[in-house]
Amino acid sequence: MQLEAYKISDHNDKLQEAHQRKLSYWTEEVANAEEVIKKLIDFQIAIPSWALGTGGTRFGRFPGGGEPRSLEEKIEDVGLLHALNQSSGAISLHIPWDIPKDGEAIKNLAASFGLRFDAMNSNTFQDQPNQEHSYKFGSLQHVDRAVRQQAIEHNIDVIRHGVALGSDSLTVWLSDGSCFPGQLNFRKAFERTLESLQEIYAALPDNWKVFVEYKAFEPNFYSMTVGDWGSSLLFANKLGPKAYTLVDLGHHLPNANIEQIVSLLLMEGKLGGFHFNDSKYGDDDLTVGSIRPYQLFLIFNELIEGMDAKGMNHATDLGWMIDASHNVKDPLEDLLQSVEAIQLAYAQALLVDRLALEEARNGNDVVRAQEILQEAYRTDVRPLVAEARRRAGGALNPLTLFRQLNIRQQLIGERGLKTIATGL
Ligand SMILES: [Mn+2]
Repeated sequence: MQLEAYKISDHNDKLQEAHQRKLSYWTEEVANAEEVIKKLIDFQIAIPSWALGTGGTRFGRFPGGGEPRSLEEKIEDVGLLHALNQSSGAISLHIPWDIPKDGEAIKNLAASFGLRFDAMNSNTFQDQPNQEHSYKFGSLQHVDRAVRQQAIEHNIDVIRHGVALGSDSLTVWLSDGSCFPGQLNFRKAFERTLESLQEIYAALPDNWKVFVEYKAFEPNFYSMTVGDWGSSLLFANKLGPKAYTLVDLGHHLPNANIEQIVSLLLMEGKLGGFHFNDSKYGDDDLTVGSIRPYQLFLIFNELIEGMDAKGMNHATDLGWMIDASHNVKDPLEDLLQSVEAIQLAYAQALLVDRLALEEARNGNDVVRAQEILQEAYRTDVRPLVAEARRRAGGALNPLTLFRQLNIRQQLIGERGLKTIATGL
């Protein structure tokens, strides 16, 4: 389904007066409000194709109805999100869950919704039907050359699909590792993985990047071959200038200081992209900002500081993606919440008085430094985010409008109650 523009303008007209009142207050209070609004308009967050169906846990899955049945319908869903918030202008595909049969047609369909293709994701953590070799004991690290070769070829195939769609990056997340002490020679596993990644790297087009995503544990529980930012950075440095580390917020050990990791990776010029989600314990893949919004703000604070120090463009120089999946929420509502949480944290971080913060640090004024950060964090930037959406042609309140228009009911009407999206 397509969302007609008049439905958005009707919605905005009804809310305009109350919105304007709040906006006027905050544009007076916040010195750089206009700059923040402009930056928010440019800031786009990629939606992963696997987040559009109801996610499951290893204990079960409860599909919600009206889920997209094909890649075309997934693109339609991201198009709906983008029409509502004008901030979801990209889609990140997962191969082989979403193999485009006709790349040109899929690219044109996405363009008709104002979408482009962000990073492509390969998958060597599952066996596919008719696959010759199993990944049970790893893929790029495998002791058997033939298994490694199969995984390398899959990644090169994913690059090929990406080229046809106009994407310019590949994300490699490996479940490779070991479950028990003694199972794996860590050094040899690293070296085999590096050799495999080098072959994939050699197949990258000139303008492409490869993101090496790390994860502390699961599905392997004794060691992960790309288990932390240190090992990811080792791979990225050894591979070359087109290789970067990708940070997924849920892929750390509990209470890791992710903002410090971000700062150092930016310093090294090796932070490539981000997967947003939130968690209480491990890789919970909960809605962004639902558990630890202050941490998200602190991460954005370091992102802005580090990117500005290198003269990077906030909107285009890093890959911004959501990587979350849900069991109990409507996936589209969840994604609207996640995008909004990212925008709020970004806007708040843009408010930090960096000169004053540096001064407080140089004077060892710890109290003042904390006050400066929390002053920004406690500012209600919702009217600024809403204004950015309105100016870009989106809805002042996307979630309310999604419900008022009964979009899920319409999707169920079109697609049926018992549809299941491809994915986990
Ligand atoms: Mn991820």
